[in-house]
This record gives sequence, C-alpha cells and structure tokens, in this order.
Amino acid sequence: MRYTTAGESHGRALVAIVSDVPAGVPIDAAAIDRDLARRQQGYGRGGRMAIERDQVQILSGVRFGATIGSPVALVIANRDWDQWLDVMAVSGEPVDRARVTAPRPGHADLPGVLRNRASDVRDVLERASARETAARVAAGAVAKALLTQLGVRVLSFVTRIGEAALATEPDPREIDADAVEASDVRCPDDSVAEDMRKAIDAARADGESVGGVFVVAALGVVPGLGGYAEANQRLDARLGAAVLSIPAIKGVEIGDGFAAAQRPGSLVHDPIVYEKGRGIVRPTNRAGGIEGGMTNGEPVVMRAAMKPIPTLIRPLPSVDLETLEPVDAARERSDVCAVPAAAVVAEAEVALVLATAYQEAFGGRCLSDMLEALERYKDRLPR
Ligand code: EPS
Repeated sequence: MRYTTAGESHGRALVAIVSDVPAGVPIDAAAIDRDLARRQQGYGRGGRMAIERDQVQILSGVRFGATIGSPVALVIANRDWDQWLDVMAVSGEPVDRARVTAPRPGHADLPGVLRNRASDVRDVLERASARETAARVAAGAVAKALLTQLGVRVLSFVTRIGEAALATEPDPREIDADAVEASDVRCPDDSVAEDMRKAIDAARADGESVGGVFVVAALGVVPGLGGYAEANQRLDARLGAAVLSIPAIKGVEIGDGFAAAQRPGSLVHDPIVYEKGRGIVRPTNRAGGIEGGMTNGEPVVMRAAMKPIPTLIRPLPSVDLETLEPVDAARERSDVCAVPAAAVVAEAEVALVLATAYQEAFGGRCLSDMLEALERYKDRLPR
C-alpha cells in the first residue's frame, strides 16, 4: 500500500491517493471522517480548527462499500479556501496580501525558500503546513480498514505535554480507549490531563507553544512481519521513518528505546516462554514488539517526541529575506499545542506501514486471499 498527498493549507482541497489497496476491504466514509475529526480535536488547537469540518469525499477505488483493487482517491475540502482565493489563485498576478518574507525559526520556511529560489515564504509554508496531515489521516484510515479485518488495532495516547507527564507509561493493552478518546489531550489519567491543559494555558498566556510525547501502538499483530535480511525490510526502520515524517516529530523510540542503553542486557531483552494453549509468549515487552527488524507477536509500541510548533505569538529573531535586515519572525495563526493531533496522524502512518507489511507476508490483491493465508500462517505457529 502506498500513498501520496497533494494540496496546500489554504488551497481548494487536500488530496490523498492510496495505491495497491487489496480488493474487498470494507470502506466506510463515516469511519474516515471519525479519524479526521479526531485529528482536528485537542486542547490547544488554533483558530483554523474552528473553521474546518474535515470530511472525506471518496472519488475512486470503492464500490458499494468496498475497495475494488484500484487506487483510492480521497479529497478533503478546505473550508477556509474562500478567504484565500486571491492569495492562492492558480492564475493571474501575485498579490501582496499575506506575503511572507521573515522565515520562522524551526519551520520549513528558510531552507524551503533557499532550496526553491522562492521570493515569498508562502510558496513553501502553504505545503509545509501540518494541514497536509489531514490527507495522511484519510489515507491511514484505508489502511486501518484493512488492519481491522486482519485483527489489528492501532491506538495512541499522550504521555507528556511540556512538563506535565504520566509518572509511568501504561501498557497499551490495558489502556482505557474510551477515556483516551474522551480526553481533549488524549491522556488516560484525568489529573495529569488537567496538568497538561494547564501547561497549554501557560504557554498560550506567554505567547509560547508547547510540545510533548505520545505513544502509538498496534495490538493483535502476528510475529514475523518485516524482515531481517535486507535493510529496507526492517520494520523498525520503516515505522521510525513513517513517524519521523510527521511535521515537528524530532525523536522516535521503539519499546524501551533510549532507556535500554543504560541497562544490562538481561534487563533489556524479553524472555521467551512457552505456555500450552497460548503458544510462545513474552512476559515483558521491552522490545516494543520488534526484534531483528520483525514483529515478534507482542504489541508494537512506539513513542514519539514532538517539538513545540515553530509559529510563535512572541516571535524569535529572523531576517527579512528582501532587505537582510533583522526582523521578528512571521506570525501566523497557529496552534499552541498539537501533540494530541500528531498522535492521531502517527496512528495513520503506523497503520500504512503495518498494512503494507501484511500485504508482503500474505498477498496483497484481495482481502479473502489475505485472510486465508493469514489463517494458514497462524495455524502453523506453535500453540
Ligand atoms: C493545521 C492547519 C493550519 C495550522 C497548523 C495545522 O492552519 P492555518 O495555517 O490556517 O492556521 O493551524 O499548522 C501549523 C501549526 C504549522 O506550523 O504548520 C491543521 O489542519 O492541522
């Protein structure tokens, strides 16, 4: 399964095309819309989210509620486009309104204009905007629809916003999914969630932004997905790249991640135990479900660090690209915190990688062939 997206933040619409989708996967536009709405939510989101009501339009690849093996094209209209018709016009003379010449430190602005020889930072920021992640979430919802049929669930929760953090990270198998969905910071613990909201309020009051950490996990994954024999098969690398491709994600860990570096091997690796009836199990999951570039049958557990969003109400120093004089960086309407939204985007990225890995292992043309191959595989695993 591959996806590509197109669309600018204030253009007419965002587009995603998902290719190599097996035939026969039930697709419900309402389920895609639910994920789009989950991405829009979160305490600390900015004014744009009050304007948009992201909803998917399925243009191709789905007939009578199921995929037909052709590319799935998805469109999400930008309601805000109406306010930007002159700025984002496809033809005609450039307009000065909303022109940006003071790049924001931390954003794509400066390297983007240097690379493209652009004179207006807007040429870069319109596409570098995290608005694009709405299209990824729609694409990921197609992957999730396949994974649901294969018995896999992808979930996420937030463990830290600024200084406010869970003291211990819960096991994703034990997480109260309803509590996470009900929380506007995607945090399963109410009192920590309150601290997180206070951290966001404090950042807003200071003209600051604030980052955080989230967990993204996949439950019900069979062992042996991915591969150890070639670099490009290794699932840890593929999952890591997918999550790092989300704007503002600066670090990714799998399982114990960096903490494993300070402990002896016997306290890092997960013992292998056989239990009659259950098969080969692992009493611990420090590996985060990945060994040797492959799933090991335990939940896949990843953690990602999101930096604070670079658009600041009290901006950092920058340089005007026309005069090369010192100026304040551009102020754009923005979010104070988008960590809960990024966690939902990471679900989509992880789902796309895992769906592809399932297709590699069990055939990718039609769902029923995949299910048969998957059952044969499960039957031959030790029980
Ligand atoms: C976003 C839409 C954007 C930003 C945000 C993410 O809308 P606008 O630019 O109209 O405010 O709110 O993007 C950023 C913060 C960024 O730095 O790229 C969205 O739909 O998620």
